Amino acid sequence: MESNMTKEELRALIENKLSRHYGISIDEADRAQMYKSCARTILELLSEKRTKFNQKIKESQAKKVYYLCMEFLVGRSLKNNLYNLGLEDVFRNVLKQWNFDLEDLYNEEPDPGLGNGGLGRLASCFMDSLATLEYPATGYSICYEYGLFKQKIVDGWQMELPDIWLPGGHVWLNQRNDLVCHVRFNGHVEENWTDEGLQIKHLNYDEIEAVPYDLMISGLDSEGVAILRLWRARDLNNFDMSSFASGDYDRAMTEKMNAEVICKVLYPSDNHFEGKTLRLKQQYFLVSATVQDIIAEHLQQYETLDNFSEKVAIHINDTHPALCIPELMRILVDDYHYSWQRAYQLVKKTVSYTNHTVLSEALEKWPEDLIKGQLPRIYGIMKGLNESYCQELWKRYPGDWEKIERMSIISHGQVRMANLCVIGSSHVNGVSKLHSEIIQKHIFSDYYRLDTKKFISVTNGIAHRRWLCQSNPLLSQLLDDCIGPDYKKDASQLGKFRNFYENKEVLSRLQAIKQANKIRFSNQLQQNGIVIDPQSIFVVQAKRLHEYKRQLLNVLKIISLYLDLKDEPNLSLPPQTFLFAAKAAPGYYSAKEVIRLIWNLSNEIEKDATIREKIRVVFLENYDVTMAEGLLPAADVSEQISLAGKEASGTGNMKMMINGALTIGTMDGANVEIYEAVGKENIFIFGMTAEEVENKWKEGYAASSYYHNNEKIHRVVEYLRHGFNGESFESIYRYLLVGDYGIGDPYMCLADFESYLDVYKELLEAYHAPFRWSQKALINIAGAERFAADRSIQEYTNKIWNIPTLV
Ligand code: 8GP
Repeated sequence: MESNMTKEELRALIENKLSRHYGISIDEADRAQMYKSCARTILELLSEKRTKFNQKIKESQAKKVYYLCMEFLVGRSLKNNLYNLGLEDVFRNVLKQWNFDLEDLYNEEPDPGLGNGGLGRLASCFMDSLATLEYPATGYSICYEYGLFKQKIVDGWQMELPDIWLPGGHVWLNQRNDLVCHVRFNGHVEENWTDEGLQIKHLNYDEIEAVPYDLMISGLDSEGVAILRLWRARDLNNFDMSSFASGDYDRAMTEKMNAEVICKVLYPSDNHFEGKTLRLKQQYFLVSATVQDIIAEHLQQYETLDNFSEKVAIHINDTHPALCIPELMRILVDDYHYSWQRAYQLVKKTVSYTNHTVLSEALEKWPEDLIKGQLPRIYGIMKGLNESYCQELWKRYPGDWEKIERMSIISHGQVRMANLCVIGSSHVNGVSKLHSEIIQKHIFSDYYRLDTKKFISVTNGIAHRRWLCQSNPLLSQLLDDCIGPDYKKDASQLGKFRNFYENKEVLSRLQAIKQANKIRFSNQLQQNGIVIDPQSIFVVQAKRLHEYKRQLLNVLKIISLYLDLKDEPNLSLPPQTFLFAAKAAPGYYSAKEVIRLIWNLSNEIEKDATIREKIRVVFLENYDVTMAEGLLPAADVSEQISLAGKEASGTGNMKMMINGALTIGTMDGANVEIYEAVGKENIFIFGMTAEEVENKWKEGYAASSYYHNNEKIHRVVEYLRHGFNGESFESIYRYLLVGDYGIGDPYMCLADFESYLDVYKELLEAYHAPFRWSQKALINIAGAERFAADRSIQEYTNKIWNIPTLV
């Protein structure tokens, strides 16, 4: 909804910021000053809204949601807030009068990379929904000084550069010195029996200050404003005054730096656990500060913790914030003298947990000694929890040591965070139907049998306001014209778009919009010297680079097409542009090798003037939220080709679908539900199902049998083996055929290759019929109704957090 702010009012607000912060008038302002003044104007409006919203929450005594996550991939704030506040037009007009272009100001804002990929972006989409749906919600994370690295490709090899986002991003953060708290590490624990019972003291600890910075997120056309509270470490005390006084400034600063290093940088691995001490410190720093903050807020309102679980829902997004379970126990038992049993009950009722991956290398297992040394009191509590849980299990399964060992928190010198989460939570959920089934059947099967009701499924969703309305204004306008604007707040309305299935005018507008988005994106690329043909089909695979996501399978397909064209240059193929965008974790060698492969294939194809007219490969450097906002609306085809059973859900699949791209994919993660939503005519499914993959493992898998028995596979693999563009790809060849265990690539690219190629050919055929293609696109847009984050959040509030639905 449009805001009713007038141009004059807005002008006065911005002028005031320019004068207050820079002592200048409008004619003197440069772009950066203008951007910051606009941001400050929004902040002022949001603060007013927030104050009113807080008041309302307080009066209603509503239950509050606290969403803990080590990552929030927020994306830029200016555009999002202007859109949600209905202020885009008035800002645009006022700025135009002053010769500023709003789009230029958007580009002044850095894209804060405070997350790796799917998990962190999901958390941010949820904040958008929580604000729009007017739930009282706070997200908690770390204010990393360096976000996810900037990617640079040098001769095909990924290089990582620091992401320095604070200079332009800081303006959105409000430092809350009134809420500073203290987090303790190291030291030792002393236990003494006194008349009042067991007294526990944590001694000789190192203490660090946690300083919160708040980022406000506006809802659309709602009173809600969500807060993302980001903690920074500050060490005021650890300043060695005697070294300083004697002129040894280096030494005086060293300890301080050691403490503050905690929030310097985001760990850049996605779906992979790195057992580093600093990471453990980050995790405890986040949860300790957060739990203290939640408790302080609760006590301020209610003066007791007895009703804690009725008024507070703490959600842990993956296991990374799992230490909030023992931390909450610690505060309840040590500081507020609750009995162990009562504290445990409160914790279990308050906390819930989402699992985001079944990959074993991503499951967090910390060495027991590390936790014992860094966090001695937390370690003691985890041991206590483990012992009481094992005793319970013993009663239930007397003598079944094997099962009890499997289900325990601590075993063989390791602390298993997923087990801690399941044991300490009221609910555990997977992020798509298939993934939820898999966690129930496999990784959490023992717990599932014990307490079936604890496990539920909440399929992921996306902030359709950002990913459709803001990033694809043309499509949003078409939807407004066809079904009215209500879908912006109620995505289920998108389903009504199906009524236009036979409407030629709508279908041709749909086609024209896709074309316009492709031109818009091509122009953006051209500014960086990359030329692509907007008339070609845009086939997009944009996601983190990971073996299980199988970018390599896509490359094998392209090589196959390329070899076909080399054999037969006149082959009738529609022009295709294969767009890859992906960051690899810096230490992930095989992922970086795949980037090198894509880059060289791109160069090799470019050498051939006739072939490059038909197929072109582009590796887009430094994929981030901002790039996604341009790229995804331009996609014709969405590649979702993970090995079935491995991708927990995927959300890029939903973002491209809602923008009218057609999916080519396996029956994995949320693809299964996309298939259900659009029907088999409107999606291109190939490959083994999760069950077939399981059976294949049981039968015995050998990549070499495909290589020897399938002509097409043999040809492509041989091409790789011989290398091209002056480079060798021996390592990839060996990866595919031999792998670590002599059976070939564990993600079975070759097993799915033939059916992938067949289905891709069907897709190209389908593209030949533009009218039918647009109908398919329309069904995808309409079918995206169920993939909105608003729907996910309603499920969380109803099924997990137990917060009444707001109507
Ligand atoms: C991702 C899943 O891989 C993806 O399928 C899903 O859509 C997304 O989470 C949101 O649910 N998982 C992660 O990003 C992940 O596990 N990251 C942690 C290692 C940081």
